[in-house]
Amino acid sequence: MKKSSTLLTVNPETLTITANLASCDIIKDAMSRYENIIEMDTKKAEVDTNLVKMKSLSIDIKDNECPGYPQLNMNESYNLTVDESSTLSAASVWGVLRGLETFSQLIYVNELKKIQVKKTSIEDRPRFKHRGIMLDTARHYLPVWILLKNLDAMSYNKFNVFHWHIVDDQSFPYQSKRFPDLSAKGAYTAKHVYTHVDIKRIIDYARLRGIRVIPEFDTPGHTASWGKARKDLLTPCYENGTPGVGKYNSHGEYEILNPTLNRTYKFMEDLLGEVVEVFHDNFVHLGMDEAYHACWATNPDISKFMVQNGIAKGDYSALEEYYIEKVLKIVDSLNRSDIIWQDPIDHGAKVPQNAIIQIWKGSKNTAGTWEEYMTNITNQGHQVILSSCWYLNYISYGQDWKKYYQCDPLNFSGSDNNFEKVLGGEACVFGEYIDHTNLLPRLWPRASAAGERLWSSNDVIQDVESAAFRLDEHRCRMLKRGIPAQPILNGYCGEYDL
Ligand code: CP6
Repeated sequence: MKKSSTLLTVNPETLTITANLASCDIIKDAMSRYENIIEMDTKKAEVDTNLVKMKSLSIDIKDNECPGYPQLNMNESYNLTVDESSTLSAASVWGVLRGLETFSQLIYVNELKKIQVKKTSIEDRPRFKHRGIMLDTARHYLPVWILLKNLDAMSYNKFNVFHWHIVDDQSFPYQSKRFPDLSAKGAYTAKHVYTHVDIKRIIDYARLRGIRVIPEFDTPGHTASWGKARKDLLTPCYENGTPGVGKYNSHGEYEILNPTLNRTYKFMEDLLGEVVEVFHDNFVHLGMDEAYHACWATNPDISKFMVQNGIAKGDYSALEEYYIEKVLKIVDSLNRSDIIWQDPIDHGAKVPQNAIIQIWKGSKNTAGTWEEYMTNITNQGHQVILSSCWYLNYISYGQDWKKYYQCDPLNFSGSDNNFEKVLGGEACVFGEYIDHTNLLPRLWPRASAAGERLWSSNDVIQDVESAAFRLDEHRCRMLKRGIPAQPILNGYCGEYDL
């Protein structure tokens, strides 16, 4: 970035934004969205009549194509020059979206409530291509409006993946057309569901902001809610020779799919077949975390199956591997790629090389540190996404965003061979203590710290103290834009309406 000391002013009402691809809905929508955003950011401020006006922004997109859905390899780079006539050029529409966000952030209101912007030129591109937020809509249902609002907040922070942990033990809000009983019986109520129409609305809204929506259907563990409609898919845990009575964990006796049954795979094929018609990303997240071996171990039919299939007695990781191989083959046959949590690798299960591994352990009491997991799993040839340092559902007093800011996904021991496998990271919000009342303040601006780490070059920003002031300003910006972001410093944000 080259920032000059030459000041300009802006009149948000007369600023004209034009583009060579304005016929593309993504561009058209972004132009009017950012006109509104700039008005929100400068509300109650005035044009600085002592200064020359920036009159226009002209957008030039090299690619003459209006793309469908954003994908892992989209090009998000852009060049921006701010002057009397500003220009934003980018290879693709995705870069324009990031450039418009930057453009809007360069315009500010000074202490005298005058609107100003500095002559600036910027060449920008993301450091990591996967910059995600994971939300859990199963521990608590999150209404559609808050998911949309969160997508707005994500776009203000240049995040590009909404990882949707849509179902879990506690509820099954995904309304399947093929298997309507799953949500009819597994959702909290008939209203606590996501219909195909809801999902399409969310995906389309995300697309306009350059955000991918990756659904997670977490199996074979974490499936207690599936059993409300389909107990026949779950493994009965045994106690003293009796099936389905043991209280093995907090979810009761049924929580893990039965990997020995053909109907399990038939069902997964049908369910995932529907899922890929609704969700358009090239990736599906299959979970595979916390498979509950202790339950499988009590079940005599599972033991019998293992003997018949040449799986060593007691080798439940091999049984897990059997399950993973079959499910990932299904995903493959549906022309999608997979992301899974790291657990099977920790258990020593063989996982196809092309599966992306999401690392979540290593900041609590686990066998290794996240740095060790990064080294080991990239050594095994997998691409990885880091989440261990960004569990935003954990809270503590004070400025915990600093530790999120200081976590660098490449700060582990390895060579370029390892580092090039790091696709990025995701801030996760598991929903045990989160619903629509506290989601947004919990996430923002703490997730912004991870957002900057994942976007910006690591030599541009090092210092948490200077970051604090930018983050505080950004928090105020989010408030002006209607995101209830929590404070990080003492002070006030100036005048705004929420
Ligand atoms: N739910 C699911 C969770 C967690 C995972 N999967 C989880 C547990 C403990 C921590 C972080 C996450 N609540 N389905 C593991 C990915 Cl510390």
